Amino acid sequence: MTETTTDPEIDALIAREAQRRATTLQLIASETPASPAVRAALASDLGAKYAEGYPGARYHGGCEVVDEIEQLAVDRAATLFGADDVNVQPLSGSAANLAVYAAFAQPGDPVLALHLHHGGHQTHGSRANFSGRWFTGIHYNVRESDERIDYDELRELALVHRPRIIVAGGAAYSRFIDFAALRAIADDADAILWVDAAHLAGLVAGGVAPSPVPYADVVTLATHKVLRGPRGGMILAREAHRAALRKAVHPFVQGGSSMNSIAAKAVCMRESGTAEFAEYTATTVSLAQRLCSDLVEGGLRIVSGGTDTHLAVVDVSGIGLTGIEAQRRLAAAGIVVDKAVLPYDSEPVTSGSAIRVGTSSSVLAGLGVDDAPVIADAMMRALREPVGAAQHAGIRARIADLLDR
Ligand code: DSN
Repeated sequence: MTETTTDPEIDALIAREAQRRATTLQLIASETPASPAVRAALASDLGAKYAEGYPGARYHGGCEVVDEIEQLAVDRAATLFGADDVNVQPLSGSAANLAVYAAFAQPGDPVLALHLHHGGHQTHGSRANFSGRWFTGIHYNVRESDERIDYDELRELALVHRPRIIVAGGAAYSRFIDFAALRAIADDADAILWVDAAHLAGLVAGGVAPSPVPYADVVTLATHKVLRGPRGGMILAREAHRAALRKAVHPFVQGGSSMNSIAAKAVCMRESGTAEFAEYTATTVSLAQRLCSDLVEGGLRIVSGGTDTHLAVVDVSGIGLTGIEAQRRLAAAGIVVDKAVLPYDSEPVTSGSAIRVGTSSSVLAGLGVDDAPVIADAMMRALREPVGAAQHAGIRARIADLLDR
């Protein structure tokens, strides 16, 4: 068979996407470009190898090399995060989360998690997801006054509902979480403490956020949000939960994992322990914090008054916009963000009153804390003009210039 080396249509689209990324500012909190070494592992022939099971106990032949690769990924992750047990097979963060339910809960069991609109995640008991359909999602909130987790309410809900699992973490909560307080609540309620560190894991690896590992029974993470690995998931756990989680990932949730992705995760774990990675995470957080203060100076409000992490939820209702309209205006000016909802938002989820911004991609594109005023100014000017306004072209050119430098 003749091997094809190009696909003109797809190649052209890949080139267009590269051009889009290079000329617009990526402020999507869950996207971070992977390093060339991670991408090389992803593109390798390992993608063709089937290796159901675990190193040393596979359902396929010829696994001697991939066994070493998987063990290396596990060992590196265990060292990086100080975890007893690591499972590198989950195909995504959501698949890792499904495995946690499979390991610790039965259908119908109550699970207590941060409300989706207050910064949680759809796999934390939302009705639109398996987690809310097959389990009983009970939700704690942030306080209306300061938009931070209400640990008193959390404790009360835990003691009343006796959830099988208490979940911490999410996709849009920008403040550090008091893992010690959660451990105490989980112990009192006799619940499993699961921390979904999909966003946080990179900051933990970089040493700029507290680690949930000493407190949680189980921690799930995505390897591609602030971490710069492949799209995928991972589970860190206490030794006592090793067997249950292994069975939950394979064969309960998945068949064979992607060995190319596991190799890329190994690369990512090595990179994430370097001083350079620590510096990248520190700059990412400082840029997010500086961007928040500059946006406040520009007239916007930040949920909870700021951020401890790489992401922030920015309230745009004060300037008369919905989240979706803000997303569109910024996109017209070459600034890419996600619409978001505020805790206690009166707008429907489809529009929201906020945007979520994250700074990891910008730092990797070469921007630093000193660029925050320029970014904030560009955002404020873009937000004031309707889509189609001539001013957006000027802002877009300025953003492209900034990235070019
Ligand atoms: N899509 C992810 C995010 O943007 O945070 C959540 O799964």
